[in-house]
Amino acid sequence: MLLSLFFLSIISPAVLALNIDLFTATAEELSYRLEAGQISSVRLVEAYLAQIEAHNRHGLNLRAVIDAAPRRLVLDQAARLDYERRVGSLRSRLHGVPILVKDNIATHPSLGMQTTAGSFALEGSVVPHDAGVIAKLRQAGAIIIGKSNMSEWANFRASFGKVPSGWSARGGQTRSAYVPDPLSPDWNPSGSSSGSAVGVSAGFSPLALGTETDGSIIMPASYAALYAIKPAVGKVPVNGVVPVGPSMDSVGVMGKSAWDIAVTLGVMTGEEDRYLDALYEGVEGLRIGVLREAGFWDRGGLDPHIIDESFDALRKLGALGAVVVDPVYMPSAPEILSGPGETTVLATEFKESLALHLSPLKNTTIRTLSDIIAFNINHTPLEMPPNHCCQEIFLIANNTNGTKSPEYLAALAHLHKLSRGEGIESTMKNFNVDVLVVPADASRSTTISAVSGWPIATIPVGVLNDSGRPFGLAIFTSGADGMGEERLMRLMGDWWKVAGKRRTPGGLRQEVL
Ligand SMILES: *[C@@H]1O[C@H](CO)[C@@H](O)[C@H](O)[C@H]1NC(C)=O
Ligand SMILES: *[C@@H]1O[C@H](CO)[C@@H](O)[C@H](O)[C@H]1NC(C)=O
Ligand SMILES: *[C@@H]1O[C@H](CO)[C@@H](O)[C@H](O)[C@H]1NC(C)=O
Ligand SMILES: *[C@@H]1O[C@H](CO)[C@@H](O)[C@H](O)[C@H]1NC(C)=O
Ligand SMILES: CC(=O)N[C@H]1CO[C@H](CO)[C@@H](O)[C@@H]1O
Repeated sequence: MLLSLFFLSIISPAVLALNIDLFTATAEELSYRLEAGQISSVRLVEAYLAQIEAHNRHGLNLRAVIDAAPRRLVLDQAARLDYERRVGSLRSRLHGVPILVKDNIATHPSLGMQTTAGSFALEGSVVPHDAGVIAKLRQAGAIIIGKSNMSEWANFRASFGKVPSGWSARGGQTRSAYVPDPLSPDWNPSGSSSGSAVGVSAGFSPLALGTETDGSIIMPASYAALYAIKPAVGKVPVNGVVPVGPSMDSVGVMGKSAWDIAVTLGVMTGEEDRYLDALYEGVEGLRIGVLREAGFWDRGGLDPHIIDESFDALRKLGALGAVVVDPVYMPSAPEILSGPGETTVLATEFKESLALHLSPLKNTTIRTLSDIIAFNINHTPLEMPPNHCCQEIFLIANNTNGTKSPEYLAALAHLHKLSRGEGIESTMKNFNVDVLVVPADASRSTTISAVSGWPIATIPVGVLNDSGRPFGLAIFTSGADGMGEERLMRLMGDWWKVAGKRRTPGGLRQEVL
């Protein structure tokens, strides 16, 4: 207590009037301003908490945050980090920078926030320690200012479409900051890392962590005009993350610049500088394949504006020295996209890995998927209200026979063969390209990458004419050489230079600072 009073008392009052635009401020800008002494982390945390307070449950009622960090606790952390900075002890480039974290990533109980994947079934449960990525971020001095709302259970409870993306029983319906009109056909923020994406776009935080199995970072980030990456499976730790399928699950980051993505990814992998080097290398000489499979670029299926703006973006990258190869094909794609393999793999992995995740939790009786199924039945009005029904994927998963079963092993091997050797790698080799691009909006744009377990990123490209909802390009590549993230960062870094100003949400008022 004395300690925290001491830390609080050393905040410089000179920063109070400083003007920072929460809708555009990047972690890069904030870290330079912190370093220059123009602002304190305490002041930053106050500003972001004020923005959350104004528009999460009030104002536009975005419901992007499911648990805000307790004010006193998080201000104490900020004050401590400000103190460390003043005495010359800098932890990383993210020292004192606020970040939102998806509600399925464990944060130590001492931070005063829960970890529930959006479900009342996990309310009150107590995680034993920080998730691996959280430990790394805290060590680097990032400040976790809230847990972000999400599609409950990462949208793995019911068939796609039965529960709107961004809805969780505990957190309610996350709304897009760009399309606040609930009657617009484009109102949905996409998911499942909905609150992370909406939160960053609405000025709740400069950065957010999401998780992705198939599309859960790339889709909501592209709907919020953000840069984002899902690193290859295994690149960053996933311990402490409520799983869907470990052969496809990864933790990634969303932000407003390529630098922000490179640094946060570096911190999460324990090599802070690694991805900055790729960023500065740039896109010159990078060969970009336009993957014309499975209707990804068909004008019929997509708003033509998306196609036009995407090609415009590719032309701009070409002018910087990238080589755009159009078309490229992947004959195995249709089978990947239409077969039952992905569901078999995820359903089987989910049941087992979920039980492992639940086993060390305290203050809960929920230990298995079966317990959650029973909880949902016993709490139907809360967990499965009208228009948010069903848990048939849970039931399918509960009937799987484990990751040693022949049907699982065959499905996983077949998917890896189709998506890796005969898929991404063979297309890259046959067409001599380094990365593949598709519009994120194209149906199942993330699935080939997802089942391969390899990295994928998105860059903001434009907004739909009528609704103003943003859209982006999805870029993916091989992870076989361990350098896929570098290739994606090269493209992202140069796009940031030529993209022009990111669109910010129009209808939002900015609070204080
Ligand atoms: C245990 O769970 C109950 C409700 O399920 C909650 O009220 C209580 O605060 C929890 N205890 C801790 C230590 O989190
Ligand atoms: C789930 O599967 C287990 C066997 O692993 C079984 O005991 C249980 O009854 C099933 N639960 C439901 C709700 O079907
Ligand atoms: C699990 O094994 C049983 C018995 O061998 C089989 O009938 C069932 O189809 C298997 N489940 C799946 C999901 O393949
Ligand atoms: C959308 O707007 C752009 C300019 O912002 C314009 O060039 C394009 O023709 C419009 N497309 C449609 C389908 O309205
Ligand atoms: C139910 C719930 O998650 N409520 C939280 C939503 O966000 C606000 C911050 O605006 C928190 O204070 C609530 O506890």
